[in-house]
Amino acid sequence: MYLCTGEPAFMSHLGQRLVTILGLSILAVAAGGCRPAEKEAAQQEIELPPQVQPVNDADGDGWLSDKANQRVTLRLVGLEPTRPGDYAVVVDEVRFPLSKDSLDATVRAEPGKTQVVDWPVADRALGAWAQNTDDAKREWKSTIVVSQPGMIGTGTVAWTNRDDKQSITIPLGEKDSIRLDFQTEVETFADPDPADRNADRDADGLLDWEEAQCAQFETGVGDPQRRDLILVVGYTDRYWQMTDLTRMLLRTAFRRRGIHLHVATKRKEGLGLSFPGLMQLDGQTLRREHALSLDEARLMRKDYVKGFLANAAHLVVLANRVAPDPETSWGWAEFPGNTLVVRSHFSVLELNLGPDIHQYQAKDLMHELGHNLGLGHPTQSDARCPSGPIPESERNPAASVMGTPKSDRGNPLAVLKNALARPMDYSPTQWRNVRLDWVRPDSYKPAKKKPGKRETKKREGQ
Ligand SMILES: [Ca+2]
Ligand SMILES: [Ca+2]
Ligand SMILES: [Ca+2]
Ligand SMILES: [Zn+2]
Repeated sequence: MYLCTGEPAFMSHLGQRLVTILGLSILAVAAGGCRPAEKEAAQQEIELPPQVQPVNDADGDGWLSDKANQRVTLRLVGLEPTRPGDYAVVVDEVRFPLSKDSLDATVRAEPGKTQVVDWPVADRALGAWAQNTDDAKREWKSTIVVSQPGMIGTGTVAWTNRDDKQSITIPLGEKDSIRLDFQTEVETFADPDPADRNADRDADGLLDWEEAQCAQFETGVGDPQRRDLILVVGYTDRYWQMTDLTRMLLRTAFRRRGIHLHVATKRKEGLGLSFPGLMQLDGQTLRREHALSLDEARLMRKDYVKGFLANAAHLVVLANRVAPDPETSWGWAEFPGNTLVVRSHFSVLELNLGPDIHQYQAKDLMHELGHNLGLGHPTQSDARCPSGPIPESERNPAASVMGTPKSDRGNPLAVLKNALARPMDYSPTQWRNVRLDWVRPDSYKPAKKKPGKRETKKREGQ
C-alpha cells in the first residue's frame, strides 16, 4: 500500500491577509447555496425482482440487449435576461458554462434577443427497469441557480423522457428575471456487452450491472457508456462537513472533463448501500478535535460503504485534523485506492480561516482524490508514478492541484504565490492518466509483480 501525504499549497507563512482578500473572490454563486434536488426516486428498491427481468436482458445486468435503453439529456439552449450581464447557471450543482480554463466562466446575455447556447446540463440512463411498465413516462426535477454579480435567483425545471421543449423564467432580485430555454432529447442504446454483466466498457470501475443498480436511483449516476465517479462523504463531527461550495466545485471540475461525479453527502444520496454523514469509529462518536488516520477511515468504510459500493465508491472522511503529522498534514490518501481523509478547515497557526477560503477544502479534497486515481505530485510524476509519467513541461507544482508546498520549501514567497495561483485542476496528461477503475481494490497490480505494456513503456521513458 502506498501512502501519500497531501498538502496542497495553502500554507502561507506571510501574507495571511492577502489570502483572506483573494479568498473572497470565490465564485459568488456558490455562497448563495445550491440545494440538491429532492429526489423522490431515491426510495426505489434497488434489486430487480427476478420474475420481471426482461427476456432481452440475457446477461441480467439491467441493460437491454436491443437498442431499447434510453439516455435522456436535458439541454439548456438559450437564455434571455431583462438586464444585460455576464451570467452563470448552476444546474444540480454543476456550474455552466463549462470551461477547461476556469471554474467561474460566464456567458454574456442581453435583453431583446435570445443568447443561444448548447449545454447538456443533466442526463439519465434508463434500462430494463424502466421498460417493464410499457415505456412509462418518467419525470425528474433539476435545481437551477442563475447569477450575475450582485444578483442571484433560483428555480426548478421538471423534465421527462420525452423529446420536448420548454422555457422557465427565474426572478432575479425585485425587478429583473431571466428566461431559460430547455430542450430534452431521448436517444436509445443497446447493452454495450450483452453477454457480460461484469463488463466495464467505459473503464470507470463500475461493472455494467452496478451501473444499472446506480442508474435505478435516477439521480444521474450510472451509465454503461459514460465515466462515473462515486464519492461517499463522511465527517467525524458536523462542524467538519463538506461545504456546498466544495460540492459544486468538485462536480464542475470533473464534469468539464467528461466525468460525472456523484457526491453523496446525505443519506438519500447513498445509493442504498452507503451512509454518508456523521461517521463513528467502532460505534463511538469521535471527539470534535480528533486527528483521523487513514486506517481509521478504512475501518469506518466497513460500516458505512456496503455491498458492491465497497468496491466501486471512494470514501472521504473529513476531520478537524489528520494523523499522522496532525500539525502539518492536510490529508492522506491511498495511492491508488478508494479511501482518503481530509482536514476540513484551513488554518494558519492558531487561526481558523474556515473550509472555503481560497477554495481550500475543495482543492485539498481534489488533491487527495487525485492520489486515489493514481496521480502523483507533479515533481514526482515520473516512471515511478503508478498511473504513468507526465511530460517535463507539466512537472510544475504551480500548474496543478496536485502540487504541494514541499515543492516550494524554504521560500515563503514562492509558497504564497503558488498557493494562490494553483488551479483546481489536474494537468492535461494527469487527466489522461486518471484511472477510475482503480477504485476496485483488486484492479490495481503493481507493475513489478505483473509486467505489462505499461511497465515496458515506463522503462523506455526513463
Ligand atoms: Ca444486458
Ligand atoms: Ca462502467
Ligand atoms: Ca459509467
Ligand atoms: Zn499529495
